[in-house]
Amino acid sequence: ANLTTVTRISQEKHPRNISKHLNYGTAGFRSRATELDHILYRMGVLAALRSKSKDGDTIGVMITASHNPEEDNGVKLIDPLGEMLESSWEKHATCLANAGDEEFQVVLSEIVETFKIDMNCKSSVAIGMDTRASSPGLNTAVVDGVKSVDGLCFDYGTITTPQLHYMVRCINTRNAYGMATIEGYCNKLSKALKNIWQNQGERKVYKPHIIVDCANGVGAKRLKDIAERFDKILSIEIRNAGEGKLNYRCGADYVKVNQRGPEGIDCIEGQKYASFDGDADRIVFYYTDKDNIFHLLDGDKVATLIASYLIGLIRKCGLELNLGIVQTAYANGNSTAYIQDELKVPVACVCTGVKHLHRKALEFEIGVYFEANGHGTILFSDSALSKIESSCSSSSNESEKLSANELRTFVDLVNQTVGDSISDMLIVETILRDKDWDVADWDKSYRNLANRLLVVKVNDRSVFETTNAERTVIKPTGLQKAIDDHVKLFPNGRSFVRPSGTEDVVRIYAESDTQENADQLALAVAKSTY
Ligand code: 16G
Ligand code: ZN
Repeated sequence: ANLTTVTRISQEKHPRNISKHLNYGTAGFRSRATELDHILYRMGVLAALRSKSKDGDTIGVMITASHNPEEDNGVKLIDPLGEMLESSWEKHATCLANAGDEEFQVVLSEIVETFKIDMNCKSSVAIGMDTRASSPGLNTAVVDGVKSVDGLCFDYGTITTPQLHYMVRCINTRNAYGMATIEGYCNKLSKALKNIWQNQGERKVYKPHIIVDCANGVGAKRLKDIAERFDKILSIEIRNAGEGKLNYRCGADYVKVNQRGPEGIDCIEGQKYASFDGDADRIVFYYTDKDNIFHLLDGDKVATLIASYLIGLIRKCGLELNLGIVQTAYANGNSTAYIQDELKVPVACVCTGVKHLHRKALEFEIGVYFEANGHGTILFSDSALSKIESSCSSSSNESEKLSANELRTFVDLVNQTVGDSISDMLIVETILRDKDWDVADWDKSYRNLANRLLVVKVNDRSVFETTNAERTVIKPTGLQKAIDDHVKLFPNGRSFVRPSGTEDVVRIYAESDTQENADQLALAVAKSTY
């Protein structure tokens, strides 16, 4: 097929209607939904080309703007094993997205040329979308793009981001990772959970009940699919299931940033709550204590809970496995101290953005990574899996064998492709049950330092440059010195400034012993930025 003729006709249906430059950033493309039609069309074409460049492996296209407002939308490409798009392709995505209509063919040919893509190779693209009103229209644009280069579409309709990552991996591994359907996803996770729970016996403190704020997003529908399977053993109460506005005063981002529960949900004492974000790849937990104080259990608390469970289990199996935790600069200082001093596990700090955490986590035999905002998962290397497997089959010690079996089953509870609210929630419930903990017991593992996040709007965020995994600012000169001087004045003080990867703002993080001090430090540092 000739590239020019096949794409021209449908390209005319998706003209470029904006002049502003969009960047394939940490979260793919994001903008007002009205500005995205041509971008989605072009990403459909690009996904099909990427598929051809991978000998016809399926590539994913997810239509979502995650926790951003209903009026926005976005798109992200997913690579064959369910990973994020290889970073060397990001610049081509950006180039293709910003080309004028008349340059489009040229840029396309350059990509074909650069990667020596055989246009006669078959291609297939799996498409998913969140619940935004604009998503179905953008879905059509992607389909047009894929078809314009004779690609095949698997349209999954409304599906969570992590579910689409899972599907792509299943398809390309010929179902070795699970069946590439919602049914297959639910089967895999629910079977693993039931299996582990069966062997845990009775519990006294743990309460098998959770109230979940789904941010009025796609997580509600998809959580319902699986919640039905836990009928008697775990009660999952779904709120913000779509009756209200998407991400509006609810959801994981709102709860994390404001450190309070979603509007309209009364946090009753003794009750356990969780919030998903709009595309269900983040989760945070919370509860209110008897003094009516709100407690947030964020990604740091989830990571440490998971690590402590896995270390215990690995020890019971009699295995030697190198487990590590990956965090970002936003991780609470006391979580890092707890990991080092109590758990005695190696901890790495990397730049913000899932791809950085994911890549670092691959360096461990078992890598647990979480952003404080609630995005994260666990990666099991081949060497870990084979050690676990051999312990299951050849251990002469019965109790070691049991533990190895639990660990093997636990792996199936994890969506290793990317952070997944549903999977992460089931993981947390499973571990709390294992430890026979209430949410307050979990919270007690360590106490967070008080912290504050601030945003400063800037015209040009590129004047800010950081190093040391965003913990040190090198430009503008003098700013780091100013930060250091402020930090010295506060007990347990720590603060950093980083340019956002998604908006024209710089973000300021500060922590200290009390909320007042954290607020003051954040404010002082913010003032130093302008
Ligand atoms: C994106 C990232 C998220 C990160 C956030 C930071 C992915 C899939 N998402 O949403 O991990 O926390 O950006 O945004 O990588 P910021 O750069 O504006 O602070
Ligand atoms: Zn999200």
